[in-house]
Amino acid sequence: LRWLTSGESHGPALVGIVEGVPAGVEVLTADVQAALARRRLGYGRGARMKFEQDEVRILAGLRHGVTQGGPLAIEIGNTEWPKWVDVMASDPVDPELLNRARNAPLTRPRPGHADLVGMRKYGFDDARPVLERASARETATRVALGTVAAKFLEQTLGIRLVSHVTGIGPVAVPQDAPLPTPDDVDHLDADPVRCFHAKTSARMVAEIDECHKDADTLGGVVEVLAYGVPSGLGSYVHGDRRLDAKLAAALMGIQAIKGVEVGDGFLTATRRGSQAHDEIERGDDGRIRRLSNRAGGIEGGMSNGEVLRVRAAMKPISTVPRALATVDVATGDVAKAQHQRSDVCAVPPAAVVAEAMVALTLADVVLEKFGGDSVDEVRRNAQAYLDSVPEL
Ligand code: FMN
Repeated sequence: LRWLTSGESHGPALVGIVEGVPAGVEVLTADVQAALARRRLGYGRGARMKFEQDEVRILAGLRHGVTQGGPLAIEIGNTEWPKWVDVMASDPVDPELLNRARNAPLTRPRPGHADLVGMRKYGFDDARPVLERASARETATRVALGTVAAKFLEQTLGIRLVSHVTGIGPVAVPQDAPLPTPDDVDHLDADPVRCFHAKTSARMVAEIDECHKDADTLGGVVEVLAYGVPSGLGSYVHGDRRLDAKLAAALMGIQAIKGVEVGDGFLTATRRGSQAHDEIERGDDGRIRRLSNRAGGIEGGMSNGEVLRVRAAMKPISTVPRALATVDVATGDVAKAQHQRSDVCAVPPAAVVAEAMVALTLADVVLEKFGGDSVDEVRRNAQAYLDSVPEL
């Protein structure tokens, strides 16, 4: 599977292309729209989410609701585009039109954002082109492509994903809290912070309110679970074929993600071996199973048949309303960072983005292991493998 995204935050549209999706996956424009709507949810999101709608158009690869085997191209239009036509025009525009506030050069880079290094690296004297592409609006395209990957996973192997928020700032879900399943998605969507633990959810909302009052921002931790993943995806034979390595790269590739854990992750490093690993037993049905799932469903770089569980830590949003100290790169003077419209906390949408990245990664390793040009062929290939290891 190969995929690419293109587009700027205030450009006319974002475009995502995914190549390698077999023929026969059933997916609708409405499915992509629903996934994008979930990315827009979340307490602590600013005004931008309310007035910017996602206009989805599937341009290629899909016919009558079924993938055709060719690359899928998905366009997500920006309804705010009329306001940005001049500032973001692809062809040169009359300089008179550009003497407007919206186009004033942004020369006070925000600490924690791509502004400063991006300007230096690409030779801009304005942060506009940097923030346009560094912005996490691009993640809408990943969610769109991830929707196709998730449909593929469900329709070939019955793999289903769910994402939730386990921490916002210092507020975290208790270690022993029950995990959501894919059947809990509606419940999670209805929660203001996409948290499965009601008491913690209320504390998270209070934390966001406090932070908002202080004109500050918050990060947090998201978790993605994949149910129904067969054992044997990924490999131990080379580092870059490890499923955990691929998932870590996919999650770290999301803007503002600073850490990834597989299973109990960093907590495992504090435990003794006897308390860290998942003992194996043979169940009454003759199948091999685990007494626990601390490993998060991956051993030796391969899925082991247990629920896949990965977490990603997001840093607080770097556009801090109580603007941080910076330097005006046009004058060299001490300054306060430029302010762009921004959220207090984007952890709930980051969970939806992380889910999309896990879906794309799993679709890739499923195709690597089983191959196939159609949904039926992938199913047949997978079934032949599963039949060869009945005890798993
Ligand atoms: N940063 C902002 O300054 N304002 C935002 O509104 C904002 N929203 C985000 C929404 C999502 C879903 C994600 C994943 C990130 C968001 N960010 C936002 C984070 C920036 O994109 C990020 O801070 C920037 O890319 C620099 O982080 P980096 O050092 O990881 O690249």
